[in-house]
Amino acid sequence: MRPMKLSVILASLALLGPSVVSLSPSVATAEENPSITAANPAAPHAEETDAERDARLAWWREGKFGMFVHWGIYSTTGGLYKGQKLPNSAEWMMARGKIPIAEYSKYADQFNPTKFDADEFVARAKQAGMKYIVITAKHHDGFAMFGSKCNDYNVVDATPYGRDIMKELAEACQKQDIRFGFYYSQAQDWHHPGGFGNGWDKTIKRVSSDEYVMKKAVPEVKQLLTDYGPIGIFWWDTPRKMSKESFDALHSLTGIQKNVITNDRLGEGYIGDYKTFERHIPAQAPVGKDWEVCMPISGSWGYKIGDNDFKSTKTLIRNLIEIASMGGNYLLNVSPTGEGTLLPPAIERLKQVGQWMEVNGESIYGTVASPLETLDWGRCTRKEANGETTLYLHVYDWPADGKLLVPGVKNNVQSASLLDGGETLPTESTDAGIAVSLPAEATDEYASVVKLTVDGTLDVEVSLPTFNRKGSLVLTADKAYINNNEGSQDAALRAHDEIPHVGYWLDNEASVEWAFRTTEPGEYEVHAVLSVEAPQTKLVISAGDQSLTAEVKSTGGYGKYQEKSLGRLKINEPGDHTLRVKPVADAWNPINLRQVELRRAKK
Ligand code: FHN
Repeated sequence: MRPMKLSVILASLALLGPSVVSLSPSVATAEENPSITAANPAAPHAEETDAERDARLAWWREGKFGMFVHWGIYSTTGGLYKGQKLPNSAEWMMARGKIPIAEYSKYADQFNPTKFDADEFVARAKQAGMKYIVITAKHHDGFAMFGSKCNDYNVVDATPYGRDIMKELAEACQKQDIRFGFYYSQAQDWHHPGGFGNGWDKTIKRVSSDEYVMKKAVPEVKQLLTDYGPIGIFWWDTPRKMSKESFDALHSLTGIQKNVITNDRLGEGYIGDYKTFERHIPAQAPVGKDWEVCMPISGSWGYKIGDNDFKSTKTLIRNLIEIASMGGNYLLNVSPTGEGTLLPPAIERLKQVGQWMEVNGESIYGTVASPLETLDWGRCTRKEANGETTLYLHVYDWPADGKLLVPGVKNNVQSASLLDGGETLPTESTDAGIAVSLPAEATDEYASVVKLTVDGTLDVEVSLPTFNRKGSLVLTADKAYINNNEGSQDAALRAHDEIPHVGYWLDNEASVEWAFRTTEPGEYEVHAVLSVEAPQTKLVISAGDQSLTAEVKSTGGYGKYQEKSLGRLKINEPGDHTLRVKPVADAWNPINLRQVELRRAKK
C-alpha cells in the first residue's frame, strides 16, 4: 500500500493544530530523545534495511516477556451493570449492556484510583521479569486514559482523579528501564459519532469514520507518540474497513518515533512488525515472522468482579517457556481495579513467575526457537553466539533413570550444568543424541533448566517419526515434505484454526511425503484427516513397493474436516520408509490434508 502524499498528510495534521509538547521534566523531549522525530509521512520503515529492522526490534526480541494492561472507567464497576454481570470481558460492558453514551460516560465521574502508584505498578512488572508494558490508552469505549488534547472525555478532564496516568507510567517505566507502549483501538469507538461499533445508542448523530479518524484518532495517536517520551510499542486493535486516507494517516504517525514497533492489527495489509495471537498458543509458529501471544492472567482483560479464572503459576511459566521455545513473545495481561490496584491472585502470580525468572530468565531472554523435534520431557530454547550454541533444556518430567536425552544433536559438548545452582552435569554423546546425567531430584516444581553448550552451530539429525506403543503413527502436515511439480507452489502448508494442513492442492502432479521408521513390518490401516469440497476425489497412498488407491467422498467443504479410512498397506521390512500421498491425475479434486495415520491392523 503506497502512503498518501506528504502534502495531504501534513495538511491534515496541520488542521489539528500544533500539539503543545507539555512534558514533565523527567520524560524525554524530542530534543533529548532523537527517536522522537517529526512525523515521517513516508510509510514508516519502508526504506528500512534488514539490519536496521533487526536493530529496532532487538530489545523486543531480547525481552520476550511483557505486561499487557487493560484499564478504563469500566474498571470502576468490575464489569457490573445495574448490579448484573455482563457476558464477556469487562471492557466490553458498554456494548454487552447496550449502555447509552450518556449513561456510560457517568462512570468517568467514579474513576478515582487513589491507590494507584505508577512506580509500584511498574516495579511489579519488573519483578515478574517483564521487559515491556503495553497499556490501553483508549479502548473501544472511547475513553482516553491520558490527557487527550482533542476531547475532554479523558482521565484528566473528566474524572475526579484528574491525573495523566499514561504520563506517570511513562515516567516510571523510564526510571525503571522498562519499555513502554500504548494499546489504541483505532477504529472502534463507542463514544464518538464516527467510531465503529456502537449500534445501540440511537441518539448518535453519525459522522463518517474518516471524520472520527482525522478529528480524534489521528490527533490522539499523534499526541501519544509525541508527549510521552520514547514509545516502544504501538499496539493497534480490532481493525475495521476504513478509507485508505484513514489508514495512511494513522500508519504515517508511527513515523513520529522511528524506533516504535507496531503489531499486525492496524488493518488493510499493514502487517506491522509482528503477528499477534490472542488467548492461545498457536499449534505452530508462523514461518519467518516475529510474533507474540497475548492473554489475560485470568478470564477477562479488564477487571471483572467474579473473574477468578486465574491461570496457575505453573501454567503461566510453561506458557512463557512454550512460546519462547517456538520463537515468540508473551504479553501477559493484568486488570487494575477501579482503585488502581491488582487483585491478590495476580500479585501472587507475578511474584512467583518473577522468582522463577530470577533464576531461569537466561533461558528465556534473547533466545530463539528450538530446532529440536518435539521433546517428551519438556521444551528447549536456544542461543547461538561466539561460535557456540547453548540449549536451555526446560525439564518438566524428570527422568527416573537420571538420563536426559537431547535427541539428534551431533555436536561436541562444551559444558552442561543446572541453571539453578550451577551444578556441572556429566554428558555422553550417543547415536541417539546427547545424554545428560541428572541428579536424583528436579530443581524446580514448574520447570528445571539444564544449560547445555556445544561447539559451533547446531548439527542435529531430526529422528524420524516412529510408531507409538499402541502401534499408531501420526504423520502431520507440518512435518510433511511437499513435492510441488516443477516448482509450482500450488500445494502448500496452510492452517485452519491454527491446525496445519496441506492445502491449495490444485496441482495434480504435486505429492506429499513423510519419512518414518518402523521396527515391526506388517499390515497397517491407513486413516486420513482431510476435507474435500468436490463430490469426490481420488488419491494413491504408497509406502515402499506397496500402494493403495482410495476414492474419498466430499466432506461438505474445505473447512469441514473428517477422518476417513482409506484402506490397508503392508510394510514388509523394518527400517526407514517413505509414505507418499499422490493425486490420481484424471480423477483428482483438491483436498486439505491435515494428517495421515497408520494403525497396526488387528490380526
Ligand atoms: O476487543 C478487544 C478486547 O477487548 C481486548 O482488548 C483484546 C486484547 O487483544 N483485543 C480485542 C479482541 O481481539
